Amino acid sequence: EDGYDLWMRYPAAGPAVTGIETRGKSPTLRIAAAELRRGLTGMHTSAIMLAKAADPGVAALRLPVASLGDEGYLIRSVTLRGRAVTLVTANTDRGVLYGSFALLRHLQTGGRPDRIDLTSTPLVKLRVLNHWDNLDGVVERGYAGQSLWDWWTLPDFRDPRYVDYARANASIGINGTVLNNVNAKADSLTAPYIAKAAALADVFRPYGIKVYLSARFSAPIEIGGLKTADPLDPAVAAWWKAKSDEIYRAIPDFGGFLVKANSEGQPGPRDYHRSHADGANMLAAAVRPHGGIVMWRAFVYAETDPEDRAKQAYTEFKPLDGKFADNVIVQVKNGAIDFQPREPFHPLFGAMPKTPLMIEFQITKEYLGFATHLAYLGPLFAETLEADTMAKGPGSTVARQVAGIAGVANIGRDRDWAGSTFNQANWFAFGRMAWDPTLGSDAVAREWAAMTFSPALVEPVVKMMMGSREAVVDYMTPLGLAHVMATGHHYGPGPWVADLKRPEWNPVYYHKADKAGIGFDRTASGSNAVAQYAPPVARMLADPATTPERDLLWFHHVPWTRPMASGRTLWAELVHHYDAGIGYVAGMRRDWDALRSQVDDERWQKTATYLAVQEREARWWRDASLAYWMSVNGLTLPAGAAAPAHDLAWYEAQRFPHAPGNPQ
Ligand code: BDP
Repeated sequence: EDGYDLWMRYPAAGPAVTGIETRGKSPTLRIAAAELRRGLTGMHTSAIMLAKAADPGVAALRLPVASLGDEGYLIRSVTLRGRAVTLVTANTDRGVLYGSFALLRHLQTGGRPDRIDLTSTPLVKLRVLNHWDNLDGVVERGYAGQSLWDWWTLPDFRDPRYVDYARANASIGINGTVLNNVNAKADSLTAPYIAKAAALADVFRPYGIKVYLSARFSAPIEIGGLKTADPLDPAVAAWWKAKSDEIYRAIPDFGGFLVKANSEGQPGPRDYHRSHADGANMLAAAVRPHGGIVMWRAFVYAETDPEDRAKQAYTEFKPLDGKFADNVIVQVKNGAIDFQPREPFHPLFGAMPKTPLMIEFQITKEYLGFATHLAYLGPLFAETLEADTMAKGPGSTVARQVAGIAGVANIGRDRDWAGSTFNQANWFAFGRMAWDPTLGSDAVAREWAAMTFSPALVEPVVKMMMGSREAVVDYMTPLGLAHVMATGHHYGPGPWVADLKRPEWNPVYYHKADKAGIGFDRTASGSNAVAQYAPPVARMLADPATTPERDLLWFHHVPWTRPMASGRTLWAELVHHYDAGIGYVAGMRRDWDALRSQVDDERWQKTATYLAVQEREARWWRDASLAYWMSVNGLTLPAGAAAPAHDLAWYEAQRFPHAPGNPQ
């Protein structure tokens, strides 16, 4: 019980399924039938029919299949050719595969085996994982071991894990994977690496998963022998076109490129005084004949405008609306800074009506305690996806403004894939909520808990999960604080850091705490970032009184003495949140202890150990933060609050030179 099986833990005992019949032949249908055979021995008794909607027998049933598109599925208990069967149907093999996994999920979560009537179609078309995996096996911001891709032994050796990876992704509807880090090496576009990527694509293809590559913009210089990577230079465009042709010869259904350009030292079109649209469109033209796309990231912040980093992506991209080729999709992080425990939604959502956008979440927990802290990210995903941009009036949720969803993977070569059992829930939730952002994080947690443990453990496990991300917000970045983590690795507190080269790398830049108050003024009296939101949202955020308290210090610089909704002062409220965060973790430990006899030993032990680490580190966060705030505001702690365990100098002296996931 090392967690390898993820949520695909099919109970082994019970009556066998009487028969699984497949109409038609394809690798994908074979996989669907095999998965059902593997899973259903313990759960189902009647016959199952896997057939595409075009099958004459299925067509005769006149089921509502038109609206299923090419990925949706329909599962129904029907009488087919005189026999009672559970029919899994769809317009494509892929749809049948998704339906087969949905049937398994239905039964794993305690759904009844008869009178089934399930239908679902993904709301978002593009659902991709972004692996930040380097060619040497190191995963940037990875906390689950080395890269799953053994680039060295590919393409010859196809590790069976690649198949299990594909199964896991197909089971939650992920249909694309970007294999290499956005901080890309040009080498990944050389012939040997294209062959390696092609081997992975061969494994993933029948699971409905397309392979994409991160492209280094300066590759024409580095591996093409050109003098420039200027996107308007015909030789550069020709190089990318030839390179794309070469890739498509090896991977006929290659998805396309993901590009991080002119961001954090990466090359890009701005190096040649061209716009992001110029760069993206040149690449888009290269993949267009093959049906490929370019995912162009909006994660940019330049040294030249340190006034407010949160404004920069909008400032640079909003004027380009309408200028991108139609096979470009702009990839925007969920918030305007960088994957913090909480960020208000990015103002670009809803602001580029003529440009398809995709939202990027970080599944790996760079800023939420690495692999060791239990933080279920479903509520974070939901909070952003359900946020109302008001771009087209009420109900213009972020989910409705996006054509794709990307998640920075938390997957590595650890036996449990994600570094902990509960981190698997974040991979699962990402896929499920990408498929259907309206599912609700609670419902998704329930599915995961039933499938990962057992239906009996759903209540206590979901109770632990649902408040866990808020607890991290409480002990790290309460009330809208952000980016107060230590330098580089982002492990642990560092709100005092003020000596880094660029102003916006320093935590003091983000919290702006002084004797009188704390918070970043993003209203008209400050950076006026609020004006980047649609007018009704901007108006709400311009006033501290109408700004949700959870985002207060993100948008406003307010006095320590400001009265809060609870009746406490801001200072007392901050202390209260830090303590609530620790209290929640202590509660999770108690809840988990009570489940000891109901969980297998290996998974129970590791989680228990990690929860102990989390409680210790939550206290560290609180104590270090309070010691620092007190050094700034000169206030004493509210009555009853415990003093920090050490003095500020002790916290400032902590060093973690070998923390994982840190790019060198
Ligand atoms: C930041 C990470 C950095 C990534 C960057 C990105 O600290 O390692 O390269 O995002 O998204 O969160 O490109």
